[in-house]
Amino acid sequence: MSSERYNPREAEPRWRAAWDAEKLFETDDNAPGEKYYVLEMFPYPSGRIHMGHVRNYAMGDVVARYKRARGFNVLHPMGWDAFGMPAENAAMQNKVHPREWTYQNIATMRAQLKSMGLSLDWSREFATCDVDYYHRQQMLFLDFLKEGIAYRRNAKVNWDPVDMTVLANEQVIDGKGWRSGAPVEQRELTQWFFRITDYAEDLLAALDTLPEWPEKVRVMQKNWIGKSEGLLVRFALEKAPDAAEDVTVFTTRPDTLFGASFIAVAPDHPLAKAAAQNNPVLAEFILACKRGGTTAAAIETADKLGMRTGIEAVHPFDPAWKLPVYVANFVLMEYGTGAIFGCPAHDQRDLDFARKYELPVTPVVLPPDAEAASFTVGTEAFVGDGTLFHSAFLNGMTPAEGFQAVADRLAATDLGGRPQAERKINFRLRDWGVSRQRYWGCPIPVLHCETCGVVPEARENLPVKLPDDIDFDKPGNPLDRHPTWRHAPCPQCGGKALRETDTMDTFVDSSWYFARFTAPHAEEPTDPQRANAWLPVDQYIGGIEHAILHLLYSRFFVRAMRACGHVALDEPFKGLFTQGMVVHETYRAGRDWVAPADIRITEEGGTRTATRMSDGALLEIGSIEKMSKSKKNVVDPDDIIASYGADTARWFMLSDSPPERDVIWTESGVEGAHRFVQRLWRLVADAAPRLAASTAGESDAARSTEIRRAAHRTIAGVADDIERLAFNKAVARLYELVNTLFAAFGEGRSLAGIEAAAGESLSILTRLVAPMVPHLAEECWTTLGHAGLCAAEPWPAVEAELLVVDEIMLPVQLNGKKRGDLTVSAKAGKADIERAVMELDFVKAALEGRVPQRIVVVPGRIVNVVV
Ligand code: ANZ
Ligand code: ZN
Repeated sequence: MSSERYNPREAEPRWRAAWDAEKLFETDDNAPGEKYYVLEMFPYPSGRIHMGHVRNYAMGDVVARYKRARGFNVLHPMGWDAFGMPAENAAMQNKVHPREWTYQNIATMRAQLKSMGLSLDWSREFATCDVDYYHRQQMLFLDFLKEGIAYRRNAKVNWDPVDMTVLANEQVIDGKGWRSGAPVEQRELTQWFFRITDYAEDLLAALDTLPEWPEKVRVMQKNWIGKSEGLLVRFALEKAPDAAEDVTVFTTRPDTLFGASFIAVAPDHPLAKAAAQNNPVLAEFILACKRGGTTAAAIETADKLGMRTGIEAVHPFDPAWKLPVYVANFVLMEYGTGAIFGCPAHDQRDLDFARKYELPVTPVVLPPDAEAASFTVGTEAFVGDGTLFHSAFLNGMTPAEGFQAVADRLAATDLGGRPQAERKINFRLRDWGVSRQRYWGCPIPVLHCETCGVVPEARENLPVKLPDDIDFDKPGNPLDRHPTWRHAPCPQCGGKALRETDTMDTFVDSSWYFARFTAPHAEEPTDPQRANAWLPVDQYIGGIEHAILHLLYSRFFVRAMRACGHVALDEPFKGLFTQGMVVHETYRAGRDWVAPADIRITEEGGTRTATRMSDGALLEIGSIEKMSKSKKNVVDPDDIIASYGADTARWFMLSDSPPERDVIWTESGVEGAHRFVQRLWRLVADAAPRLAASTAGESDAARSTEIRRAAHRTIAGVADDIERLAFNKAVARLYELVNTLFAAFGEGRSLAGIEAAAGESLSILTRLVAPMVPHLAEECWTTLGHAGLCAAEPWPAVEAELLVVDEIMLPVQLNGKKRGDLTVSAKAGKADIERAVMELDFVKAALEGRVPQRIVVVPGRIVNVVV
């Protein structure tokens, strides 16, 4: 062996072939070792992998390889989240079949992922658009239907007029379609739903059982589920049409009832409809409201608008007090009762509304530091805690006490033969609308029979396959237009029936793929025994953008699948890690963005200049932003792997910043990573032949121990870092070890007396870097003369006595203020420490020859000299 440069282009494919030949990463369910399931969120086959994928999968691979080395039976699968609109858009634009487009992309991306050297079990691979997969998803749908978890109802939907499809609430951003950007309209349609709200309480409570999830994700889920404990209060009505006697509002703040100044109902509340019958202006206003978006976000951002109905509501605690009833655009029909009482002083929306329509603003909660006589509310509502005032029998109470007092009193008050109020818990979470009017999705396996109505397809008739011959010439759902596909016999009566043409939201596909990986070829959706043995996923890694929906839907799915006997499991993901993004500088020539691959950066006197390579044009260096096609600030993983090798890309991704934070991709960073790869190689390639040739002589015990200490400390440190997913810390430790070893015997420095320690430490180093730079590790491993594959090697064992520290550093205080440190033997007793501290220069100087009043020694922690 020589000290030639390491050539990843030659070495990397060779080692991947060696792993494949041994089927090293194919998981045997029955292999010994505790099971460990590590999973990265599977990619959408958009065309090519991007740097975000590289980062995500590099992290997961480190965990997988590390856990395998620790003796776990590791499951680390990969698949494709392959249904969805981009394939249909491609079909419309480029006349290519969605299936062909998708599988072509998968082939490209699979090859790219393979070039990264990921230790994946490819034998379990599937795409959600495989008939085999969506067949089982249809089975699940039928089971859900039987259990009452799936149901059909009329619903107001968000309609994207450009993509011609229904959008889930969360796909509407600021009133616009998430993909098309077109303003969303409201429509009524019969839709399929999953009853996720049945599990609201459990989905909320169980967040406490997930300590290995980031706190922020749990908070986001909690807010999304949005549990509110409130009161349903009925207000008697006067001057109401159709003899309506009362209106029920939902309030979480009944304590503010004495600050009420109006009642408002949603535009589609029955009372609004009734009032509009003889009031064309009001009817027109209601129509105008419906043109806005239906989502909470759309309503939140819209101007608060309202119109009086002429109806009056009687205040529950004062029959003489009448509140005007409005129709208001900010009241949602889908939440609570679709009606509220407004208390402007203590609710910002109510305040905005009251200021606009000149309604009274009466504060009834006095902030802790305010004066009752002078406190007023201007443009900002007071939503904090305080003391109730201007509130009759509630005066002096806290809002919480006021809540109870109002609840008790109104529960005991009779209105029209019923109590005037009752306690009520509300959730913000809505049932999950899963119907999509698209072709490229999992067909919903039901039929509409002329005589029997809606009939589930018979299980033995599954799969309901997507037809191949479709046309995308017209907008809308091609399944509706297909000449024959819709027609099928009714599975119940054998008569004429039509297939449902809605397909499932693609979030359904990704809600259970992790379970399917445990038995990807099972006849049933899962093999419960295997699913239960592998699940929950021990470590799930992905982007924060999935913090709410994908994770919540998966948590719901586990519960729904449990109800149907497919798993016996509480939660899908035990550990969750959300990694940061890959960001890059941006470059512009006038209004055009320029890709990093097309530019050259020069540096002179601390100033960086960017020029375009094609024409030498001077470019503007812009801000650092998430890599995106629109700003062209992307670096193609293929290019990086081709020039530096996969190991360099992996090493850089893991090294540069804490994994939860964004990493800035820079050319110099990659070059730095590559220099490390080469340096590590030189260290090994230079020492290996000398080690092989040396004959054991006299050992230099002191130097050997020093080297061995460094290596063994690194084993423990790196293990600890990987367990905590602190990859950048592990990398820093490995840099340090390489430096130490280089200083000891690198570049031809003598190995005399340290042969054994050097050989051992290089073999340790190789196994420690293997999870991050697996190809290079193999090359080092053989070069060091070891047989077999490094990827199959166990994690090196730590010799505990080498970790024992013999010296410790204690901070030394003078009169309680830290002034310096004292280095003493770890075995030093109190008396030794007292003696040593008196010898320190700064202590002597402070004492000026006097005897200290006291010396306080807290063993292992601190020394305080009281002068
Ligand atoms: C009176 C009041 C006074 C309210 C006050 C708040 C503050 P959460 O916590 O999100 O559940 N509300 C009830 N139903 C509504 C609907 N369909 N559309 C819009 N707003 C609605 O919010 C509950 C509060 O939101 C309720 O408490 C109600 O306003 C409003 F100082 O009642 B509150
Ligand atoms: Zn029938």
